[in-house]
Amino acid sequence: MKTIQFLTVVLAVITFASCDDNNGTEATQDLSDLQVSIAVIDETTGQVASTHTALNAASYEIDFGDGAVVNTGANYVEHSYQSSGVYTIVVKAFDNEERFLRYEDDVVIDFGDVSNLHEGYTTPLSYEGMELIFAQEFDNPTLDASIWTHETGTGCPNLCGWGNNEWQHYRSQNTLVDNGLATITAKNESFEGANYTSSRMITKGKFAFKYGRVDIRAKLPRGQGLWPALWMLGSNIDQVGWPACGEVDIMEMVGNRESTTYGTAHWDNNGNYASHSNSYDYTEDLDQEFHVYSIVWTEQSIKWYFDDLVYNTLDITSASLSEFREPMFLIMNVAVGGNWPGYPNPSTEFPTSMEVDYVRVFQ
Ligand SMILES: [Ca+2]
Repeated sequence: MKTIQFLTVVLAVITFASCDDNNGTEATQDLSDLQVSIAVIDETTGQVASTHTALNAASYEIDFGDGAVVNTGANYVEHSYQSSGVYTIVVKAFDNEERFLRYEDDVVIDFGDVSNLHEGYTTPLSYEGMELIFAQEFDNPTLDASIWTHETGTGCPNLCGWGNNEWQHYRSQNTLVDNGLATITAKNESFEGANYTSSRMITKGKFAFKYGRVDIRAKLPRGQGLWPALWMLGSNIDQVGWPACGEVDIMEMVGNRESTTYGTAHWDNNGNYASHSNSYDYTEDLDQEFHVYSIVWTEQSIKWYFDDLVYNTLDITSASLSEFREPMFLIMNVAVGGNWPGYPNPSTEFPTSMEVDYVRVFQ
């Protein structure tokens, strides 16, 4: 699973001191030949080591991609990650004039979350009178591109901050599919002007449905300013816009209210925005173990469930709720910051992840 990329090397033009034949002044020694080896020492503790050398290097800077940056003259540095994820390690070798060579390497840290899979609530693979029409179990090591599309960037220029003044830059690199889980990791890292990265994936144009039961088993991230969501939008969004396309939020959590899940619908009520929402407070935080976030959507109503307990119902028979009698597609994302959750503060620990065990639709 370890992917290695040699992205960039060099940057500074090395200049030569002029040689004076008479007094024997030596030429400046060039910084060159940066060799880096990143090794995962212990997968179960997240311990990695960088071994790095360069000719004529005075010091090294190792940025482990989780906020830890080490400046050292040593050729060997160890580091321990605190949570599973894909981290970008950047090693720079500096000479005495602050010129540097650069090396970049992605490392996958996996604490073996498989054991956690057994902790928490589960739902069955079949329901009487219903058929499983869609199942994403994340058992293959890559995201199924025939189902999911990564939406990337900051939403700019059309919808900067994704309509909610969010701070993250979405990248496909922040999603890892491994051990039967799709893991979306929010990171505190600079990327193209943003200070946070995360992922958002949609089934738009690839899978949509009308009516049925949706079960999504997930373990949520935590922290002030985090905003994980499992939700749906009407497939006609490009034709009619939002909120006329309709939106059904199967699960939303706003850090730092980690024990609460919100189920919400948004629609257009004869030209006016309308919404209906309710929440469920669990006895412990939702990042502690897996729970199943569900809706049961019929011609008459949408009901929201947390671990099979119904906590919200919307009657959709009124003509003004016609949005919810049209096909919708699925979305999974972790936003960082926004009008509703507020923004990260020094107490917010990064990286933090939403782990999704399965997404199933029954009709
Ligand atoms: Ca799974």
